[in-house]
Amino acid sequence: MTTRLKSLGDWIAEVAELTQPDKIHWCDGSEQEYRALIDLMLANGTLIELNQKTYPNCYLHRSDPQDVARVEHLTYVCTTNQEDAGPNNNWMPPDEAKALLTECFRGSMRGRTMYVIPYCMGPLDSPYARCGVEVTDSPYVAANMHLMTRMGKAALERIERDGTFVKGLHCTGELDPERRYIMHFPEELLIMSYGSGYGGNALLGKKCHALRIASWQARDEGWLAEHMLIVGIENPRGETHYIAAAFPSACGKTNLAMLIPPESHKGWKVWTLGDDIAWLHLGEDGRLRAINPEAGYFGVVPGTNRQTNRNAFEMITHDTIFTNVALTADNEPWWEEKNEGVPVIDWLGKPYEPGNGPAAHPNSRFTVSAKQNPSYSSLAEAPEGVPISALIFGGRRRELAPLVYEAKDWAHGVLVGASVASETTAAATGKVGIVRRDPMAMKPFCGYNFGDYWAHWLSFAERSSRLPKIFHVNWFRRSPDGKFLWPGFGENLRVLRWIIERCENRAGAVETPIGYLPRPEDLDVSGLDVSPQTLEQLLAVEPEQWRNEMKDLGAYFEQFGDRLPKRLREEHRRVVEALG
Ligand code: SAT
Ligand code: MN
Repeated sequence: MTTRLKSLGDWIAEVAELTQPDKIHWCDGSEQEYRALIDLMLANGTLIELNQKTYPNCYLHRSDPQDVARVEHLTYVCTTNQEDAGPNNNWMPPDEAKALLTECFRGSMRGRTMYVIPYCMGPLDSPYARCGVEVTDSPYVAANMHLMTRMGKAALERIERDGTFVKGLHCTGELDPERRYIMHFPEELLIMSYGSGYGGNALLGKKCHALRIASWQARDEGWLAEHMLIVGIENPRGETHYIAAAFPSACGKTNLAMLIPPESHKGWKVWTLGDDIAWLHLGEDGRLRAINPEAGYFGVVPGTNRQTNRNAFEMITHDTIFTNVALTADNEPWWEEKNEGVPVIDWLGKPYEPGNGPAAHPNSRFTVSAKQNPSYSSLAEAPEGVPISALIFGGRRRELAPLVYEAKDWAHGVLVGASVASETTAAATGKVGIVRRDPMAMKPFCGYNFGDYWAHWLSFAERSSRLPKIFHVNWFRRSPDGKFLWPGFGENLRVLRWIIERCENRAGAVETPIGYLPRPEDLDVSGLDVSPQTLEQLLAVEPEQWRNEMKDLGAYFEQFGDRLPKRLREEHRRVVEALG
C-alpha cells in the first residue's frame, strides 16, 4: 500500500530518508494485521500472553520503568511567537526544536520497521472528524492505535479526499529521560515525539493531535477540542440528556463515562460516547454538539473492580492490552483494588514484595476498543454527534469546592472552568497530591495561550443563545479527618440528576456568590449513608476560603497579561465583590 496523495508520499519518503528504517509497513487496519503485530511482539518479548482461558486475547506489556507516564516538562508547543504558546506551555523556537529533533531522528529506525498509520479522529463520515498520519517504529504503538482510532485503509481514503492531515513522527529511541521530547508545531500541523513509548507521549492521535493540535485548529475554525468525557443519561421515561465533563487525568472520567445506575435508580440508563476527549461544534440549531474523536479507551487500571466500574471490569477480560499491571500465579493480570486474586509478580516483572510498593504501577493502563463497552452508545458513531445539555468541570479537591454548583451564565461558566484546580495524579511524572491550577482540565493539553483560549470560549455566547448550562462538581471533598464525604461512583448519578433537572428548569437551588447550589432537599440522597451534617459539609461554601481562592486565581490570571480577556477579569471581580 502506498498513496495517491503526493504531499503524504513525499513526507513519508523524507521521513524514511531521515530515519533509515529497514522496512516500511503501511497499516491497513485489518484484523490480520493486528494479529501479526501481536505475534511479532510475543515473539520478541515486548508482549506477554496472559491466561487465555480467563483473559482471551489479552496481553501484558511492561514499559521501561522510567517511561510510565506523560512528561509535561518535556512537552513543548513550538509557535513562531512565544506569546502564542502562552505561559501555560513550554516553548522553543520551531527551527531550534526541529534541528534538535532531526538529530535525534537521524538513522533512528535503522534495523527496524517503520509503520505508517493513517488514522481518522471521529466517525469516518463525520464533517467534524479530522485525520492524521502517525509514523512510528513501535509495533506497540501501532497495535494501540488500532484499538484507539479508526486507522488504516478507510482513513487513508478520507485523507486522500481531504488532502490534509496532521503529521506525527514518533520514534522510541533509547528511552532516555534526558533525551525525550514531545514537540508540537501547530502552525504546520506537525508533531514530533522522541524517546518515549508511553500512551499520551506516543499514541499521537490522542493528546498530541486530538487536544494540542486540534485545540489550535478549533480556535481557527470556531469549535472546541476539550479534555471531556461524553455520556448520555436516560431517565425511566426514555428521555436522554447528553453531558460532557472535564476532569484532570486519573480523576475518574472513565468511571463516570461508564457509570452504572445504583439499585435505587431503577429504569435509569447510562450510555457512553467517550471517556477522555470531546470535539464540540455549534450545530445549525445553535446547540453545541459533541463527537468523540477516539474509538477506544486507554484507562487507568488500579481501582477498577465490580463495585467501582463493573462495565469496565468485564470489558477488560478479553481483547485487551494491559500495560504495567502485576501478575497472579495463574498468569492473570492483577492490580490494586481488583479485589480478587493475589499478585506474585509485580509490574517490573520481579517477585512481588509488599515493601517495594504497589504491585501494579499506579498509572498502569488498559487499551481496549470502545465497542467492547456494554454501555457503548450507538450514537458514538453518529456523524453529527449528540446535542449537549450540560458541561461539567471538576477537580480533585479535599476542601473548598462543594459537591456541585451551577454557573450563573456562560461567561461565569468560563470563569468556573478557568478556575479548575486539582491534586496531581500518577498520570504525569512528578509529585502526586499537590493542588495545581488546571483550567478546563486542559493545562497539559491546550496547544495555545490560555488567554486566547478563554477568549475563544467566551466568544460562543455571541454565536448562540442555546448553549448548555455549565456546572462544577467535586467528588473528592474530605472531612477534617481525611474521609471522603461523598460515596462517588454510581451514586454520582444523583448529582447528574440535579444537573439535568436544572437544565429542564425543574430543580430548586439557592443563589450563592460562587453560583447556584442545591439546597439539601434538592438532592435525592435517600437510602445513602450520608447524614444531614455530611450533606451540609458537602454543600458548604466557606467565604473565607473562597476569598483566598479568588485571590490566588487573580494572581494566576496576572501572568496572562494583555491576553487575559477583559470579560473574564470582570467576571472574576464580580465574584470577588459578591464574596464581600
Ligand atoms: O496521557 S494519557 O492519555 O496517556 C493518560 C492521561 O493522562 O489522560
Ligand atoms: Mn485524559
